[in-house]
Amino acid sequence: MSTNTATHHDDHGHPTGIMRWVASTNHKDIGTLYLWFSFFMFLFAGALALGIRAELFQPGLQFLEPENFNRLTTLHGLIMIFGAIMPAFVGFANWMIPLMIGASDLAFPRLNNMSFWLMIPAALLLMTSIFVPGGAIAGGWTMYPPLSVQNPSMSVDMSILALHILGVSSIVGSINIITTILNMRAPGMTMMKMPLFVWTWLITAFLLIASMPVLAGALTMLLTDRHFGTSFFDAAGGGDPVLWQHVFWFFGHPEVYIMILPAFGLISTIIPTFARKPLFGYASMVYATAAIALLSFVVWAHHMFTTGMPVAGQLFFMYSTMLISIPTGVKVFNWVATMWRGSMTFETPMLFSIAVVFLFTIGGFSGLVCAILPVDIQVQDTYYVVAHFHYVLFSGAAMSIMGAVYYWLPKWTGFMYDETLGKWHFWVTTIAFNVTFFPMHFTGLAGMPRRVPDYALQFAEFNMISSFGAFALGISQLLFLYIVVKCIKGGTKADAKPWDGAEGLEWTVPSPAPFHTFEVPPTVK
Ligand code: CU1
Repeated sequence: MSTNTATHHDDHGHPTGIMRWVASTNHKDIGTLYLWFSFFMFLFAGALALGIRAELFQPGLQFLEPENFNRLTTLHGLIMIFGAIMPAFVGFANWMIPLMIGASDLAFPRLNNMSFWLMIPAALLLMTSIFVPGGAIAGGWTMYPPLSVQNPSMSVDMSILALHILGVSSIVGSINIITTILNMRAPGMTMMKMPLFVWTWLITAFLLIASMPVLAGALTMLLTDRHFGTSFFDAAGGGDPVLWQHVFWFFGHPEVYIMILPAFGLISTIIPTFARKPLFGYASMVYATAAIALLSFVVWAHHMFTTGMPVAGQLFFMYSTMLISIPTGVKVFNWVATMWRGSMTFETPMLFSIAVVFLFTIGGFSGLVCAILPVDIQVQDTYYVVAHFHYVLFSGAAMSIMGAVYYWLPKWTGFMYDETLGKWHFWVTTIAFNVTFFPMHFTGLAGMPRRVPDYALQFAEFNMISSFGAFALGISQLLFLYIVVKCIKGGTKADAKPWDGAEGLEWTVPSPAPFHTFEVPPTVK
């Protein structure tokens, strides 16, 4: 490519060099930016988690002041959610949605550029907030008052501004994705023929548009409480700290599904490929996704069972939460049915996807346990909850992201990744993840509270196991980085259909009856 360095444009008027990325309006380049950004945030927030696990390796205070320990938990949560998981899904949306529906790009390419670059100042605000006097909020990512109202540190305002900016980025990105999906599908691509990843993102984008403004409202009320004399959340002025919890979780629970529905879409794409069968129950997958999204708006107070709600309210939120397990169960059933009697192979993306089905289901079940009112009153704010949401968010969201990266790396780079190393990455990640988080079910049920840097002696063994697992988990992600970089640099050329030709077998296309289906019993060889 000949370049005109004076204007940083090539012969076609496309920006080159650094400007290719800064001024990009190309969905693939912006998708790549999103994915790299997400990966570095993942490593950063993961490093914070290792600080937490190092402190918890033994009882007693090792090297972190209690306040600083809790600052780590706050930033670990905020950065993993808003910096790592959500941007990764937007990265996949950028790369794959136009390709999947036959569009040339997203509907608003410049808006797409803005969505990405808004995240950089927001990430810098979050990451540097720990260094300003007073440090980040020491109350967790949920920023509950009274702590968040009374903490005079500028870092709280930095976090509020960062989340406002990230909200704008998400809303703008969602508008872009919805517009693209509704208007730019190739002829013949009806809604019910769209790949399931597209469906899950369409529904996720609506969730984002509905829930992000609620977070913005809550944050603005917090800001005016802090600086402009209002008392929404300040009991001293007649406000109510619990109001924050209502408004925050009205955003926060749909946010949970924002982080898991695209993951469902990813593994619904990967499993049929390696089972060599169309996705089982496509229409029920679409309806289940929509049902989960709708229900996600009527369950928020299951985070607040111990705030003194009327029993009628507690029961409503308990039962509505339990209802979500029905559409979720439909999905798990469909994934298993897709694999049933398939001609399965177990390349790295498939390994990750199967692990997601199994481990996410554990997280789903422990979620059901937490939804049971009398149980939740016992396990509220214990490590049981920490175990639960890491099974959902790490082995659900993060591992589906890893699987999808392996799945599409050949398409993105033109080269095959190192399958042996990929499998190593999978096994170390999966084992280390379970070593880290499974014991937390036990420490939680035994009563160990979260967000406390010290603990009673009886929790020592399980905490030591968790810390060993966490460091193995952290180090194994450097292997992931190495595999991805190695693949980008070259290697075996990838076919147009890298998965043994199987990728052509997409459930959007009427395909010849596969060897194994429910309709055609397998012939005995
Ligand atoms: Cu929730």
